[in-house]
Amino acid sequence: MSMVRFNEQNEVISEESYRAILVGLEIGADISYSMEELDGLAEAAGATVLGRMIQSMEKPNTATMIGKGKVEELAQMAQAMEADLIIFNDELSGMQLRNLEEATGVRVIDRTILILDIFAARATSREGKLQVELAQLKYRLPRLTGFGRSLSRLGGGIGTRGPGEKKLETDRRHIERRMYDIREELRQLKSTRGTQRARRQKSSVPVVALVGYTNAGKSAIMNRILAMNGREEKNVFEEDMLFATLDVQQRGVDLQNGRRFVLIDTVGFVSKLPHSLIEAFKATLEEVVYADLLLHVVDASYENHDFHIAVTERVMKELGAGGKDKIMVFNKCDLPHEQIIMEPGTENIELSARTGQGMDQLLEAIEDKLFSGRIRARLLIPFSRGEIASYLCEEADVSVMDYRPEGTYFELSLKEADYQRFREYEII
Ligand SMILES: Nc1nc2c(ncn2[C@@H]2O[C@H](COP(=O)(O)OP(=O)(O)OP(=O)(O)O)[C@@H](O)[C@H]2O)c(=O)[nH]1
Ligand SMILES: [Mg+2]
Repeated sequence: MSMVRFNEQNEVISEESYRAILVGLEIGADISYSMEELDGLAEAAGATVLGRMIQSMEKPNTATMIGKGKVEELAQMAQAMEADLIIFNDELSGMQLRNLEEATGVRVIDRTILILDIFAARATSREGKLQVELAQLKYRLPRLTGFGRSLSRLGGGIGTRGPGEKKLETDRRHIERRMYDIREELRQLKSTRGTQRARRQKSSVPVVALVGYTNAGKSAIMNRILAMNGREEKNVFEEDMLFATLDVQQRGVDLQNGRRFVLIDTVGFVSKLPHSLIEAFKATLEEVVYADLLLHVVDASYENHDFHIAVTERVMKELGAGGKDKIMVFNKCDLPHEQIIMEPGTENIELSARTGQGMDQLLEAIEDKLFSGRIRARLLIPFSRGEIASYLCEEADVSVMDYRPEGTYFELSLKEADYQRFREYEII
């Protein structure tokens, strides 16, 4: 899971170039999971973690985040271990960054820069790249006065590169200008996507979105469903690494009796996902907000998966998709795992994308949620009742729609109640 990086001369720097110490501040709640995750993030960005330091405090120190004594200890630790990077688990202000670098003599970055850096290296689509760069610039803008070596152009390294290995701007005016341009371009891309969505809504094909923590197996489940559909050639990227998927991917899936839905694969979450990044990704994640059903994928083999569930739920809420209909999908059940605590009042399914066990149940549950209690019918809606036609486009599952001289002809499946309401227009 190492990542190739380049220095100013475009020479490849090996993973060994970053020898990192992790620092966490514990205010009340246990941060061991979050530190473990920081370790994974550091590794994903190409750093080797030499040691960790945790301080329990009532509230963070304004000047240096951790206490004065701890800063000295950190400086000694960095020197003894010959570390060249210190990574804080919490977001640092510009002043804190500079003070800490001055005191330790080592580059200091935080979790946010780290995550943004991984995203920058992984983004492939135009939209993904723009969103990440926007998030990076948003992070930089309020920290310009405290500019430490972390954010400067000098030296390069984690946090100085935008998507596509391009150096990030350091000048306020340039940053503002660039942010404006990016927002404009994103707006245009968004309107194209809006049109695609409108087209899909018109055909009323329901949308199912895979959501969950990074590395839970969302893409693996999508690939398994595609394989069951004989569409392996449409496979998406799946890999044992943090943030394997950055761009929203969508694929059509056919069920029995001509029913169809669109399956969407999304970026995974981690705890303390930078707010600027969530903001930036809101546009692509809008697809999730408009989905008819969410599949919340959980890596059941991870012992603290409750923590992952809580983080995912929180981000979903923040995106405005908190109350959506969902199925809890406990994946990787081929691996040893503890007893799974099912969520009451929600459909829970245990499966393995690897072995295929439980996948049939998942498809049945999806079909049930999307189409249960629906009746198939053919309706001819007179043009004078345009509002009914639009309602059907929104609410029913339309498989055929045709403009005929007498009105709009539909072949669809609709809710029992709707069927009773519109029965007078049925043609047999
Ligand atoms: N043993 C086992 N491994 C699995 C299973 N499902 C997925 N994996 C592995 O878990 C790793 C992550 O799978 P992905 O599908 O890329 O995970 P993801 O949720 O899409 O991750 P991000 O795109 O990073 O958010 C890969 O190495 C998969 O092969 C499973 O059922 N059992
Ligand atoms: Mg994925």
